[in-house]
Amino acid sequence: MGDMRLLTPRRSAVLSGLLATVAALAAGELAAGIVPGWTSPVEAVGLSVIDLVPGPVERWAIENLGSNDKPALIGGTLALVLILGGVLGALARTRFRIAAAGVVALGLVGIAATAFQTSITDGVPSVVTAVVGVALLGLLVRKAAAASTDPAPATDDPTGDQPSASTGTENRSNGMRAGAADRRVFLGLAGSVALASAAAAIGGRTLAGRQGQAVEAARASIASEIAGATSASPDAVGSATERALGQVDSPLPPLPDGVDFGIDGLAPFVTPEDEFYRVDAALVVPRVDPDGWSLRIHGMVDQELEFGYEELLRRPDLMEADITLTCVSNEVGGDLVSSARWTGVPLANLLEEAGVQAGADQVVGRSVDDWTGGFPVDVATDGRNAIVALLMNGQPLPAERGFPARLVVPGIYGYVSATKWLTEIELTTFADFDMYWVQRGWDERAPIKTQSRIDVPAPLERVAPGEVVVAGVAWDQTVGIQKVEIRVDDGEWNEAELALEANADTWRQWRWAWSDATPGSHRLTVRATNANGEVQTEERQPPFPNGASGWMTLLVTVAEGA
Ligand SMILES: Nc1nc2c(c(=O)[nH]1)N[C@H]1C(S)=C(S)[C@@H](COP(=O)(O)O)O[C@H]1N2
Ligand SMILES: [Mo]
Repeated sequence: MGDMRLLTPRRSAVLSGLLATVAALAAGELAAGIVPGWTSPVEAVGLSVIDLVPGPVERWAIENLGSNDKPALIGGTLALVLILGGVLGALARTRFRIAAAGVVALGLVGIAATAFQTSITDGVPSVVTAVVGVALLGLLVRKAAAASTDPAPATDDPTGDQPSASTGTENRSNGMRAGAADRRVFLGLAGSVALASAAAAIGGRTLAGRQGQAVEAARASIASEIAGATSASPDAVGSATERALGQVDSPLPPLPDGVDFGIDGLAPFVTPEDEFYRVDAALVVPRVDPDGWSLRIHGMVDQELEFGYEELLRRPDLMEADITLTCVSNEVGGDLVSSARWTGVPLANLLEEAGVQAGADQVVGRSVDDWTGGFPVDVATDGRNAIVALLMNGQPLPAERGFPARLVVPGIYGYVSATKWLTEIELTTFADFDMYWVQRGWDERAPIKTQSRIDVPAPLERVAPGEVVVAGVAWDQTVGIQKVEIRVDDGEWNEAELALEANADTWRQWRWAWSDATPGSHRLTVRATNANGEVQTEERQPPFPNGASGWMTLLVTVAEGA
């Protein structure tokens, strides 16, 4: 860094702008960490971007970036702000007031975004960001100007930068010494700002994490209550939740082995948590303390009801259900489909207690972050296992799954039904209310389509000739799967062996022994038939606006020595 030519006036001004921006954002994070509720400008802007981008763009991001869509969004927002910071730094050298106004404008964007997301009073961190930004920009740019007095003749400067007005020619004679001291001051200041920023950002994130830790502790104590009760009566039959809480009204026996062939590469019947697909519009996973949480049932009901977490967890009608969730964005052959055992309260019971008024035709679930999903009242009351779920696979819902409570409704896609971080159930009409994704053009009613998938072999896999195991899953929640068929190239359809059916709300594994695989490239195609005898449609549809359809096909290479 001894080379003074690296520190041209423009470069040091840009560096000043970048550092002031980093420090301003870090100060915002620190402020956001101090008072729960105060919102970091980065988070507020990111959330607003999610809300403001057109539906198709949001859908593209969800489908193509998968669970990376949030880091990508935050990274993109930060990169954009840093570029602006550098530009404002360069501008500040000659037009400080305009640059300062630019920083203030960025702060205002943060405040506006916060007001848009929560309330303007949570925008204090954006104010802190703007104030720190302007102050540091002023300080750094001044020191930078002093430091970058170029002692060499201007013609030596390949960038053609001119020293700023404050560094007159009379400085040139002793510029060497004065410049070196000023450079040390500037670089020392820059280093300190960088260090302080890192400390503020880390401190802010750690403080903000406190809320998450309190919630994790609450979750862990429920989990250990379950574990304690389970080990107290290890011989008890029935499910973990029944043993734990002792009051599940309709506990399920453990799943029979026969539901899972245990084939390598085939999706296990119960999806491990880290493989369970995740789709939500939440930028930061909401951390909801079950203590202050409640579920309110209101709208077109005879009697508004409100339940606390413990109240729901201790209800005598707690039930269990194995249900496979599916996302409407799942492409043919995609993996936005996963299965779990859910424990919770039958939604129909809660609605009956509240008394659904005549005319109400939509049940809307609303989350702590205002996301909404809605489905027909008939779906909630037709006898299917629609539940307000508290546990997933015998454990309190993980934070990403909607702790403390979520809705799980078999047979309809997640975007209309599976509200995570549930806090309200509102009875209304389809005419009066459009849920989150309906506002973005997706269909109002979204029954899951009959689908089947080949998991083994993988697309383009090389397999040895002779007998090849072909296996996968098929689903048509609430109806069930009665037959799965495989075709090699344009040959006959071959009926696959089906695993045991857990119930009609879950996917079903299948396998088929391809006994005479001959060398060469072959196309495998799968199709399922549901329990009503309806064959999965061959007609290709993209996910938008109501779920993909069509048969999954893949190519495999059969070759000696594969
Ligand atoms: N609060 C909230 N709940 C939500 C969503 C969301 O964005 N916010 N996404 C829904 C969608 S589109 C799907 S497919 C399921 C996915 O649930 P999972 O992430 O547990 O797999 O959650 C649903 N519940
Ligand atoms: Mo979804």
